[in-house]
Amino acid sequence: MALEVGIVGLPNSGKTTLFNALTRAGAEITAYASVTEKPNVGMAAIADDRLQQLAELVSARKVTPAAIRVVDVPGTGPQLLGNLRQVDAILAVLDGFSPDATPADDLETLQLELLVADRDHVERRHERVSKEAKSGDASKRAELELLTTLLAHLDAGRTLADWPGELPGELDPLTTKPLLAVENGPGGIDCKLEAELADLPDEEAAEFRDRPSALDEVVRRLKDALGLIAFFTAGDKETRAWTLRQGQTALEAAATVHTDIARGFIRCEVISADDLVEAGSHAEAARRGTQRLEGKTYVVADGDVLNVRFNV
Ligand SMILES: Nc1nc2c(ncn2[C@@H]2O[C@H](COP(=O)(O)OP(=O)(O)OP(=O)(O)O)[C@@H](O)[C@H]2O)c(=O)[nH]1
Ligand SMILES: [Mg+2]
Repeated sequence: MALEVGIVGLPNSGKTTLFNALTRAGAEITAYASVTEKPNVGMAAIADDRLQQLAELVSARKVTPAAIRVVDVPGTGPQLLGNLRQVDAILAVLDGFSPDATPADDLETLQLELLVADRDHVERRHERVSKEAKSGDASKRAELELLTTLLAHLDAGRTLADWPGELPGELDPLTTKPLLAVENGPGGIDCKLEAELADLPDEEAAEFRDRPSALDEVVRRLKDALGLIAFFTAGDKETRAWTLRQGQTALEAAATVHTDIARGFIRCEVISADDLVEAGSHAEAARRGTQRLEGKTYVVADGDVLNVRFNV
């Protein structure tokens, strides 16, 4: 399962425009968002120079970047923000293009909305659990007690993020998720231009830019905020980048590629992409001794090229 980021922003801040730029999905930009509108969902590719270098090295016929799922919900408000409880990180878009834009104030407003949405959520849950606890169920009574202290904590102006203990399961708060703010306009990223460039082939789009794509930078920052690393599989049929959480193992990497590969896992050839590109070929890398064999529990490092030996 790809990790997911949710876009939030005040009305007309450019959420859908940024969504289109990131995913090339071409979602409709409408003048007024309505509550009945469905969220837009798409995939944002993670740009990685090493992937292209590896693909050239093995003359790959297909190159597939790793991707993050992006969700764009129309408007704001507790009900709409509730759609984002399952996402892993939040991308906040701030209007920096309107003549009277105040991006810093908008960020504060948004953060306040997230706080309010979380408080509403805890309060509703408190109401529900207090009914359920009447039956005398001990675990419900314990949860009710926890929710009561949590509400008092929030009402004292604190946040769920600074709650010292463990939060009730399935609470899925918004305010504890990593948040990345993007200013849409001349002072940050021109999302409208990026959305237009997203329709062009990469080389043409690069000609319009005088510096590396700011969008790629956003996705890379998201990758860091999510605690992700990239690993590669370098085949001539397909060379591909994948993501793992920091600290995950070769076995988990294998499972990301295919459950069968994980099931039949024997050993795993590992070399860093930089070493492989530098060597110029697997044979030369083997001669230099930069390639090694690892077992299931090996903790994968960012930039590793993996070749799992497995039997089915
Ligand atoms: N000049 C300028 N206009 C922009 C920019 N980004 C978005 N817009 C315009 O602002 C309007 C709103 O953009 P959307 O992307 O629909 O904004 P949104 O946040 O998704 O809006 P809602 O979903 O309705 O809340 C559209 O007319 C866009 O063309 C920008 O960087 N510069
Ligand atoms: Mg929109």
